[in-house]
Amino acid sequence: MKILLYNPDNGVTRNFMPHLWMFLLQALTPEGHEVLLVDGNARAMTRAELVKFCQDENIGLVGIGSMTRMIARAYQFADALRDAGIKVVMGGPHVTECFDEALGRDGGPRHADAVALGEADATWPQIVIDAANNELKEIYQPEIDEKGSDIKPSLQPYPHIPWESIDLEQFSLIPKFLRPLMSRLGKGWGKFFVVPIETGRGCPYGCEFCTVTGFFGDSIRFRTNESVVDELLRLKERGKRERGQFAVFFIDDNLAINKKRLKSLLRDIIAAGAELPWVAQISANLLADEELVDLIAESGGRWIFIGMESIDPANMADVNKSFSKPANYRAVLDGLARRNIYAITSFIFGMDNDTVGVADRTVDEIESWQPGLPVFGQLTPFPSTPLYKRLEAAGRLERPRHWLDFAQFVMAHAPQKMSIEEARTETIHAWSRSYSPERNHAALVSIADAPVDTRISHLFARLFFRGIYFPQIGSWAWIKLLFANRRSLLLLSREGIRILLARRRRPAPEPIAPEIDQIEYLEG
Ligand code: B12
Ligand code: SF4
Repeated sequence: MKILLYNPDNGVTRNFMPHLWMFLLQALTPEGHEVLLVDGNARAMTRAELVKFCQDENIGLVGIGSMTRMIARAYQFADALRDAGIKVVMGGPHVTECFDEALGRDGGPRHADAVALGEADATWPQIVIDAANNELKEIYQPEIDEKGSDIKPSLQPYPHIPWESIDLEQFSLIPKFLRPLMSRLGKGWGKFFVVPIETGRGCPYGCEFCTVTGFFGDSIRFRTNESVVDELLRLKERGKRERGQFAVFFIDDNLAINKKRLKSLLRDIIAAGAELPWVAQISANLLADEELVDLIAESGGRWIFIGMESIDPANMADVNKSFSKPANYRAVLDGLARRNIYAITSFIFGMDNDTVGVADRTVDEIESWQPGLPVFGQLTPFPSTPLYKRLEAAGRLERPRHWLDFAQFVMAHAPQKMSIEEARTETIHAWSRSYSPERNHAALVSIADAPVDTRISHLFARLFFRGIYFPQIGSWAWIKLLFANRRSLLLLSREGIRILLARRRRPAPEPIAPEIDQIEYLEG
């Protein structure tokens, strides 16, 4: 049987990285079946195009995964496929919590032939076998232990994801029209991929708005260091072979949740020469450890995603995240910046103590720190989270099934001290102010002493990152963006040329200064 694993886009923005679940389930598929992958974020298709693709490819089963945010689109694609007689199984965090909705048992239309609840590592092979035998059941669920909880995959052993050979073309981050130009920069800059790798699952912190503790559990499971190192080595080898650039996103919810284990993993990565540039999520409270931050830098850590949420401790207490202290954020960012590591700082507006002006207050504070990539979301009650239950019990949910009419930056409940419209305006203002060409330029200037490759990566990360949340699809959007940021681009280009000329004038080949060494990829 031919299987398609499909991840819908949200129709507005695009992720910068493919979803791990597809590669994982592909690796767990029993022999004798062929699995194709399409990520709508990278390869946008209309419903009709997806149906035609499946018919042309003779696909017997489509697996669709989706976060809550894209579920309405996921259902539309599933409906179109089922109308064409193609079987659909859905999985992921949303349908796990709302399986009645996906199966049409809540009085609404049915969207899926089957659903996979929770982690599907153990159930996927059976789903494939049943589908091939035309015996698909409605619900697949992990086995239950004596306490009635799902038996979670141990991650030891971990499936072999063949990063060394998977076709990643659709996931290249360099927009097509820029590839010829970027290739000229040398060392494979015509291709740039961010690859998702997990080293563990689970988080014990239980922040009120988060689905992770409920979905993956509060006890953490880790892969062995060897299996992670092996995956990195295979990627690194591919990068060399294909002259492409690979970076890794360690998608663990909190990579440093067990600091001792992380230090041992990072030491093993360094010892094996498996360093690649990497990004990971780590909470601020775990980043005060100098030894850990040194190891992060040495092993290739470039960007750390920190869920800062709010600069107001009262808000942090409201959402059960008091372990993360806004008063410490500056020192944490300074510690990272001393090693040329910068942070993706994530904030949530629309908390109950927020008032009008929260965007400017927050951005003023952010701009007084080391520059990073701030992202701004809104407090969203995802199904089955403690937040959802609290707001529901208090009768505060204005759109209890907000996901069925997804509207960007429109909250499902009114915060106590602001209206929904005010929260929307605040959020958009924070984004616009933080990624204006002027702010991009000021951020670059503020790290003028950092190596030029750090600054190039900073600027490009700023240009890419806003595209996760704001429309930035297609050549025209990119051309406009590059033109608007020409001052920053010129600044870096001038510097690159100056360094290159200086280097050519020098007779000796040995490294002259750190930044000259690091810019070598510009030479091709
Ligand atoms: C990496 C990540 C991202 C990446 C992008 C996703 C990507 N390309 O991987 C980035 C950083 C961009 C991101 C952004 C956002 N994210 Co995010 N993200 C994650 C994270 C940390 C890891 C995802 C992952 O790969 N997990 C590991 C894999 C193995 O788990 P999995 O995807 O759940 O898959 C397993 C099962 O669910 C199941 N399964 C999944 N799909 C399917 C499909 C089929 C057919 C089957 C059979 C089984 C199946 O099988 C898999 C193996 O067991 C998760 C948290 C987490 N730990 O999962 C949050 C998470 C998915 N994100 C979340 C959210 C809310 C967001 C944002 C909306 C944040 C915001 N406020 O703006 C944005 C959305 C942006 C956008 N435009 O899409 C929520 C989603 C909650 C929900 N109910 O939808 C999560 C769960 C985190 C949380 N705090 O609750 N995210
Ligand atoms: S927000 Fe982060 S730290 Fe809090 S429960 Fe979710 S994964 Fe854990």
